[in-house]
Parts: sequence; C-alpha cells; structure tokens
Amino acid sequence: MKNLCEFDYSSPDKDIASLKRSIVYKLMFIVGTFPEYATESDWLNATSYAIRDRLVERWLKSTKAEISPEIKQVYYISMEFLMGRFLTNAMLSLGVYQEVKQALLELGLDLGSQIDLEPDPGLGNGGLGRLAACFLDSCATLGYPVMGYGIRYEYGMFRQKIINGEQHEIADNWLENGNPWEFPRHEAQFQVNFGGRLQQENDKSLWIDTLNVVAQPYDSIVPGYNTQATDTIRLWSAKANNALNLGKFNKGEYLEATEAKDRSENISRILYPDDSTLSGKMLRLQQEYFLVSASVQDILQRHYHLHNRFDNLKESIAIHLNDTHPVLAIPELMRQLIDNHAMSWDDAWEQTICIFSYTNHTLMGEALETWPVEMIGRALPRHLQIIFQLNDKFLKQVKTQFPDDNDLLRRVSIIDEDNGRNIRMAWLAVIICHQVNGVSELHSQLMVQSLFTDFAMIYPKKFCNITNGITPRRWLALANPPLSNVIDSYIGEGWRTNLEQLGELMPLVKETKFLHQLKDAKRMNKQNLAKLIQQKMGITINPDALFDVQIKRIHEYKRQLLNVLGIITRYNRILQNPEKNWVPRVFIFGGKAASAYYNAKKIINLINDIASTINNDERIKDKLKVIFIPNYGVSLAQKIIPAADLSEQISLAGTEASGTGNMKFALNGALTIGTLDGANIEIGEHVGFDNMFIFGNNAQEVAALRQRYSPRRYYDEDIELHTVLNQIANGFFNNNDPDKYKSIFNSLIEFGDHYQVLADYRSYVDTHDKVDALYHDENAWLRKSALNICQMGYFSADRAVTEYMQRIWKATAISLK
Ligand code: 26V
Repeated sequence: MKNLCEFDYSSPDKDIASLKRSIVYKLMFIVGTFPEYATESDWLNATSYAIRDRLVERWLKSTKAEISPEIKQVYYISMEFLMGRFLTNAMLSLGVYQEVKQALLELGLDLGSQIDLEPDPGLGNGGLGRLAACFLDSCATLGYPVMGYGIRYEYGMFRQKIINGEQHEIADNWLENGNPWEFPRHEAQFQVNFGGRLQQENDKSLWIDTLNVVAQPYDSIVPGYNTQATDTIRLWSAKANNALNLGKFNKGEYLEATEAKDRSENISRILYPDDSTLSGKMLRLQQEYFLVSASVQDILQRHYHLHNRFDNLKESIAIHLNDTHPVLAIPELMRQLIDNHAMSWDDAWEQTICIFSYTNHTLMGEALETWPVEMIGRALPRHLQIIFQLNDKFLKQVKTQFPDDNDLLRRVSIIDEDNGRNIRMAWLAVIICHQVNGVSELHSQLMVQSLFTDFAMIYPKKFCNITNGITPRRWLALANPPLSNVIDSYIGEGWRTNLEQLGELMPLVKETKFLHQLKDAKRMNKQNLAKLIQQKMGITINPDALFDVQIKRIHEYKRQLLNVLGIITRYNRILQNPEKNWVPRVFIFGGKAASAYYNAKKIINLINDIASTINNDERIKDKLKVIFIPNYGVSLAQKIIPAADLSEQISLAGTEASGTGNMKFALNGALTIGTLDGANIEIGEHVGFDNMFIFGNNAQEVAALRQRYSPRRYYDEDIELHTVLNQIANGFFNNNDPDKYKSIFNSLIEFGDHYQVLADYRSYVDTHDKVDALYHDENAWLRKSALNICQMGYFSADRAVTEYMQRIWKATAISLK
C-alpha cells in the first residue's frame, strides 16, 4: 500500500466560493440530483456532506494519533447519547458559520431553515444521555482519546403530540431522510451470541448452540472546538447474520424466510423510552448485551492489533460504564479473555477490576436495574456462570474481612434472594469497578449513606464525587448568540474553552451599560421564543412578561405538580385582586412522560387543561399564561433556555441526582427557584445563594419528615392550598369530566404524597412572591442574573471530564503535530 503521506488528503477550503462549489457538487454526486429538482432535505444533506468533508482530515489525523501503543484509550459505554443536531455544532467547531450562511444565501437558501430541518437524534431519555454527549464534546475539545460506544436505534425517543391536552406518542423515524453524519464500517462487524447452552469440557465451559446477530458499526465524528482534535462515537446496529432463510425462501415461503432477520434486527430497533422502571424485558436485556459484546470485541481487537498481547490490557485501556445499563461488559470482558484469549480466570479478574469504572445517576429504587437469574441464564448462560463465580470470590473475601456481621453477606450478594432471585446490576458494578462516582456532592454523599453503605464500609476508597457539567459550546455559544456576543465584546472568545474566564466579567455587574446589554440579549431571545410559540401553537405571549420555565422529563419526583399548584394559586389571587400590580408571567413547560407512566401522563393533561382555562379567561389578560411546548428535546432546549428568566428546579430534596438543565439556565442568566437538591446546592455555592431563590425542606428534613408525614394536615390547615386541591379534585379545569384529576388529588391526600409536594407548597408560593418583588426592581434582577452568568465557570463539562481523566481514567491528551 502507498504511504498515506504521498496523497493529498487535506481538507477542502472554507471560503464562500469553495463551500458553494462543494455543496452543489455533493448535491449532484452524493445525493444524486440537480439543483432545480432538489428538495429542502436534499440541500440539507448536501450541505452536511460538504461540512463533514472539512472535518474528515482532522478526524483521520486524530484517529491515527490515538492508535498508538503509548496512548491509553478510554471507552465510554452508554445505552444513550443525546447528541443534538450535528450541522450547527460542526460549523461552530470549524468556525465557518458566517461563510456557510453566505454560501447558502448565494445559492438561494436560508441557513436557519436548513438547520431546523435536521432531525435531532433522540437516542436517549434525558439527563444521562445528554451528559454523555456533553462529555464527548469536552473530551474531543481537550484532545482526550475517548471513544463513545452506543446503539444506533432505528427509532429514537418518541415524538410527542398533544391532542386535547393529552400526550400521544409517535414513532421517531429519525433516519428516514438518511444520515449524512455517519460512516458505516462494514469491515468492522462482530458477531454477538445469545441463548444456547453450556457444555463442560474438563475445566472449560463451552457456550454452544447460540443464536447469532451481527453488530454493524456506524461512526460519527465528534469535533473538538477550535482544535484539530476530534473523537469518535461508534453506534452499533443489529443485522441478521444470514439475511434470509434460504430453505424457506426456495420453498416460496418468503415472509417466513424474512422472519428471523426481522427478529435479529429488532435488537437495535427502538430506544426504551422509560427512564423510571424496567420490568424484566428480554429485548432490553438483549440490547444491553448486544452493545457491550460488540464494544468489548472491538476494544480487544484494537488492543491486540497494537500490542499483540492482552496481559497489559489494564495499562492501555479504561472502560467507563454510564450507569448500570452496560454492566454486562464486566462478565463479557471476563468471558472473552478466558474463553477466546486463553487467559486464566484469576488473571482475567485482575485485569477486569482495574479497567472498569462506573457512574451512578440515580438512587431511586425503582430505576435500579435487576435481572431475574432465570432470564440471564436463558439468554446468557456463560455470563450467569461468571457472575456466580465473581460473587463467590467476593463473598469469600467479605466473610474473612467481616466475620461477625451475619446479615452482611445476604445484603451485599450480587444475587438478591429475597424477591425471587435477581441479579443486582449496581452491586456487580460496585464490586468490580475500581471507582464509583456520583454526579453532585449531595448525591455522592447520599449514595454512600444509603444505597451503597455496606460497600462503602468494605471499599472505603472506591467512592467519589464528580459533579456534572455542560458544554459551553452548545449551551452558550450555539444556543445564545446574543449573549455570546456581549460576552465576547468584553473578554474575547476564550471562555468557550475556558469557562472560568466568565469570572472576568465580575467587575462589570455594577455597570448599567453591561446590565442593559444583558437585558437586550435576553429580550431578543424572548422575542424569538415568543415567535416560535406563536408559530407552533398559535398562542401570543408577551415578551416583557417574566418567562418561568420548567423543562425536563415528567416525573413525580421532579414535582411539576408543585409548579401547577403555584400557578393555580396565582390564578386565584389575580381573580381576587385584579387591580394589583402583578408581574405578568408566562409559565412554560416541556417534557415527555414514559408512555406507561399513568400519573406523569395525567400531569401533562392537567397542565394543558389549566393552560386552556387560564389562557382563555378574559379577566386574566396578559397577567398569566401557561404554555406546554410539545416534543421537548435538545433542539427545543437550545431555543427555550436562553429565553428564560426563571428556572424551576424544584425536585424533592434528595431525589434529583444532579440535574444539568439547572446549569444551562444559570449560565444563560436565568435565576433559579429551587430546592437544596442535586447540583442546585453547588450552583448556590458558586453564584451565591442570595442570587437564587431557595425554598422548601432540605434532604435531612425530608428524611425526618418521612417518618411522620401527614399531607392531609397541610390540606386542612392551609386555606389557599385547600382551595387549589379542591379545584383539581372537583373538575374546575375540566367541567365536562369532573373526576378526571381525582387520582392526582388522591395521590397527594390519600396515598401519602410520596414526594412531599404539600410540605413544600407554602414555602414555594411565598418564594414566588419574592421573585415578583425582585422582578419589579429591574436593575437588582439584572445584577443577580449577571452574577449567575459570571460565576458558572465551574460547571463546564471540560472541568468534569478533566476530573474523570485525572482521578479515574488516568489517561492523557493526545498531541497533534
Ligand atoms: C433509567 C432507566 C431505568 C430502567 C430502564 C431504562 C432506563 C433508562 C434510563 C434511566 C436513567 C435514569 C438515570 C438518569 O437519567 N439520571 C439522571 O442523570 C443525570 C446525569 O447525571 C442527572 O443530572 C439527573 O439528575 C439524573 O436524574
């Protein structure tokens, strides 16, 4: 083969004329059409290919630099990645935004509408998937040799439609117009096995009679910002291994012949859109194993290619598990090393315990993964055997270390014998991983005080905290050009890769000019959002009103209901006292409910019903509006967050592991109304608790109250709350079906109000009065908003991934010549 250096593989130029030429060229020779016949989506694909070309050179160079025996490689395995749109991010990384805009203009096209045409790959549920995407962005920007592994779901998170106030789910066929950002790697396929049985041969276990599926990788470039460095995200797609059953095909049984193919390919068909519960779904188990088996094979192949041996694996790679979803990677690595690469059991264990690390993202019992022993035995008999062996070894160690605690073994065993026989995936992760981290200070503390107390005693050094972060590229530079411009004009552009530089703005918070520039930027974003709401929903909102926003998955613990109680209280007060100098407010909601989560769906319905009552009440005029923006996702977040004045972060203290939306809002100058939960606490420590609105019980108080909690007391004693709850129960917002929300009333009054909504109600409502008072004092508000922006530097994902690198993965950045 010729030496690559002999070819000219440098990127095409980035000037307007070259871009125009490339776009038209791609349209003709890749998309395969003439400009005069091209659809909008043809043009988008052509533009995307043209931009992608300009990233490829740096991608090849980075990949080449990473493939070296000297470089320790980090693998981030996650069932979810919420990457957001690629085109704008790629243009930002390359610094060609204006040039592309002009090139398209000269071709008679509008960049803005092209951007909005790109499907947003919804390959995740929420916070966990978006965090993975922010981390990849930061790793690429910092030149860290990190590869993301995930699943290329054919259907992502469902699209949400609101019809008569109710959520309807529509399949998200995000690949229907093709995906110009992916590179299929036909040469890098692996086979993944399922089912079958074990045959003992001497001391060897043979896994035989399996069903096989092919894992086909698709790579996408993760561009670093303003650097030659890039990373890769590799997503696996399931393919049948012999496409058709030829026996059946030849007999003319065409449909039957394709059946097996469909069954195999179902594995990567759809993302599980439920982030609250999981009840032993075989397909989900198959997805998890499919991801990790293909990834581990790929990792080992790459390693062997570089080193020709496996005994140095732990020095050369680190594998990170994003929550327990990819935990089967542990027995899978053991299996491959022992069964396929002739390593001894003890050596494989030695390697494995040094390679893996794990992040816990939730303490909520119902979201903790367990799998019935019987099910793993059926799908993955060899893995079950390895898990039992790991467990035996671990329990023996514990027994010698703590001989006196009789109940300890039962509590820490990977196998939970109490409720049927189930494998506790979090236990497996904690026992094997050398580091386990939580995602905010509070969460990490609670993690070792509750879920993992026993393990914290056994492995005192294993647990740590790395507070989440967000990428300032997408969440400030891309999402908020007006604010970015103001910041640039004072401190230059360096904050995009060193967010702490925002601190240099501190002296300016006293200056009216600066504050008014912030105000103008916010105002422009609010106008844009108002326009979007007008277009999408036909509702007019006043951009001078206070925009009060709660956007996130709909979950009882996040307490959208508390917000609803506050809104109804405000509505009642306005009607009682219409002449008062009310701060006009627009309450904006967005978020999806898991399709089987009854209470969450009811909450969406209730929000929409109160919205239509309030928005159509002539007496209220502009003083109050309620908007539920359908189909919330990354792209909408980029439009909503910059326009927010107030950010609702009102989960029950001790339940939201971190939150990352809270960071995005504060960075964009919204003030937070929130509980002392997750990263809200650390945001307060950085921006100053005086510059946010904290209310409600803290985590300790919540725990203490749980023992003696009586929601009815609040209902009986607080007259305003009493009225509001009666309105909900009696059909005030839905005369035609008065019992519609009885179940919500009952969940609060009869069934214990598990998330203590009523306990925090009074404090919440009173705190909203303080919000109004401050909003009346424009300069005071702007000052606090500025103090938020300036002091959010700590929450950059660059800081977070640097901590992971230094404390957990122990790899270093690549240097590009
Ligand atoms: C859970 C489950 C449970 C079973 C089936 C499928 C499934 C899929 C996703 C999840 C995710 C739950 C964990 C999660 O998203 N946690 C969020 O992680 C964010 C990033 O660390 C954090 O900011 C949020 O507070 C936390 O709720």
